[in-house]
Amino acid sequence: MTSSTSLYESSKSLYLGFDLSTQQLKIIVTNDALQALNTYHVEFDAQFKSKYGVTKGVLSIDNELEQGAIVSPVFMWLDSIDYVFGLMNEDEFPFDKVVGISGSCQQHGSVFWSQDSEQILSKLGENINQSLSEQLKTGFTFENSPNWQDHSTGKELKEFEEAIGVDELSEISGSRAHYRFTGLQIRKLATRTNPKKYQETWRISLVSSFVASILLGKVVNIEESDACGMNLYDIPHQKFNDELLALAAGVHPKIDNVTEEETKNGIANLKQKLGEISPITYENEGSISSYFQSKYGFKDHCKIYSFTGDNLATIISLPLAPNDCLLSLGTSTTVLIITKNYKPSSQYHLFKHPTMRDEYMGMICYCNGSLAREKIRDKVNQKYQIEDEKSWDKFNQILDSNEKFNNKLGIYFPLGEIVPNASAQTTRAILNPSTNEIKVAELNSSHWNVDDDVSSIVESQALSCRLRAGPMLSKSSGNEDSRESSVTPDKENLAAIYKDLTTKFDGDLITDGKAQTLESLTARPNRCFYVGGASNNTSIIKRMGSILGPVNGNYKVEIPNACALGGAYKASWSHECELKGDWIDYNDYINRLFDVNQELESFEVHDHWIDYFNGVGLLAKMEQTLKHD
Ligand code: ADP
Ligand code: XUL
Repeated sequence: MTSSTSLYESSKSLYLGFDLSTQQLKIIVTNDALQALNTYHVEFDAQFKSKYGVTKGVLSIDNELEQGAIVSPVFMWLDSIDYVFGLMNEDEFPFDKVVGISGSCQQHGSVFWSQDSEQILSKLGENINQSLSEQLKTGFTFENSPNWQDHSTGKELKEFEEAIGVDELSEISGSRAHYRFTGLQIRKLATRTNPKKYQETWRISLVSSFVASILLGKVVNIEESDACGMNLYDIPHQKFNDELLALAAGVHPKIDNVTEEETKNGIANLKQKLGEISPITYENEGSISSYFQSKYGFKDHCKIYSFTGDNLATIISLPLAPNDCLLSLGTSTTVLIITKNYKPSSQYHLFKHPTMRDEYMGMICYCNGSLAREKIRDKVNQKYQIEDEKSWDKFNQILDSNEKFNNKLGIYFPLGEIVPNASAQTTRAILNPSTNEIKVAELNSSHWNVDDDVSSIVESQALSCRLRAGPMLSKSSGNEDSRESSVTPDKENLAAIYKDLTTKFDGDLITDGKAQTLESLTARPNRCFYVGGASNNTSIIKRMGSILGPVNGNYKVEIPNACALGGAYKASWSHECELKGDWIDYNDYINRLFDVNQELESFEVHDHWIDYFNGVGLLAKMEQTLKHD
């Protein structure tokens, strides 16, 4: 391998951003100017398949106790850290220049440390010829970590919902119960699959705090924003919720048939295992441990800053301000929203923002994104006998040819949907704007052909996002809205539109069990950023933008290595705050080096936000009629 040392010559200080995802570990190197200089990585399947038997980075377990369990080997992660640092060593990487490390890890997974681990961790530096995994052989009570794709906790999910209630749990922890969330995974181990090992566990980390702990040579506390993916953390009160801890530990008074004393002890015991939550901060957690200093040449000035979850790291890889939305249009659609409003819902997630104390990150995860659109593209290409069956040209031509809402809408869920929670189905409806009557329509009838599906799927997907984003988008966040006067009617007009809408659709519009308000229906995003495969389709993102109606523009972005970059930026921002001895506004920091309009591709849309109010009402009504499993 030829050395890349010249890459680093002109940088005085360097930062490392980790990305420990499902299938690989990547480390990105940045400098004070936020330039990404290089990346090093290892693919788990390519390097460790023979040792750990993983496929796409995970192991699937299907036995009577654990149907649908998916786990990642903890020792593989340790090997991957040694391996990637080894690659950097071979590359003559100047480890002595690194002053800060942070990173991004897959969310929800947990690591269970044994009683031995404290001592082993503190002595790693005495045995640098032995790998991390060799030294930590007895460091864990479970050698695997539950992965976010795990579906083995159906029983625990029901128990969490029964004990707390779906909406109540969302209010407390920012999310309803989910298979993958850490609290349910802990309960499964503690009550069903291995109570003995659970009892023997000394500490429990999330994947993010696990990696930070390895680098520090001591177990560190869980970082607050990633803690919001546990179904255990009480976000408004910023502490673990005792009743949720009781559930996770298997000592809930209603569900577990235990004495008061057992409940009390069980909660205290789990609290001790989890440790405190480390609040959002720029302060370092200590210097990199002697193992890494002696083995690779890091210096004591290399500080470790708390690691966070991958979605959280993604939002800090871009200069996202309050009310900005990031739409990731991959196989599925994920929408990330920066918000000051803690308005939980059972249909999305809220997390604390990892670098801005007063903000939250909303996350809406849709199952049916690109694949559902592809099905319609295929039908259109068939109808018009398009040779290249994967071409989007005809689909786009149809989409571009009817720009305004024509009162037709379909819901296309080839797969069961998470948001709204519904089984696989397709339904189409037409609104008569003069009588306000809604009629169900059939494909290939006199009222509807496959061309109608084209606009209809893009519109309904965007409108679904508009309905859910509304409650999170606050008008009082202080965004300077340079275009608002020209595109948004004044308050009285909006009130009239809202009144008209509720009259037309017979009262309140309900989304996910909650009534929409004037404020939620008329809130607009600040800016929308589009990433992922389908963001390459200008016709699709233009239509989405015209419906979502961001007041300060639409941007298509490509952020290769977003998660790792978010980690590296977190490290350099933290380092700069520490030098100053005070908070630096994260966006001021990023914007200093990141001119959005120069760096990102903005695109113009015809603003049809107002014209789509009928669509908002129609979709809300149609959602009320969806079938559930
Ligand atoms: P992943 O979610 O696996 O990371 P990508 O972000 O690469 O996937 O997105 C893949 C999806 O993007 C595909 O399902 C495809 O339908 C969609 N896609 C890619 N290019 C286009 C395009 N030009 N128009 C519409 N959709 C596209
Ligand atoms: C988020 C989630 C996934 C993982 C992927 O809730 O489960 O996005 O974080 O690593």
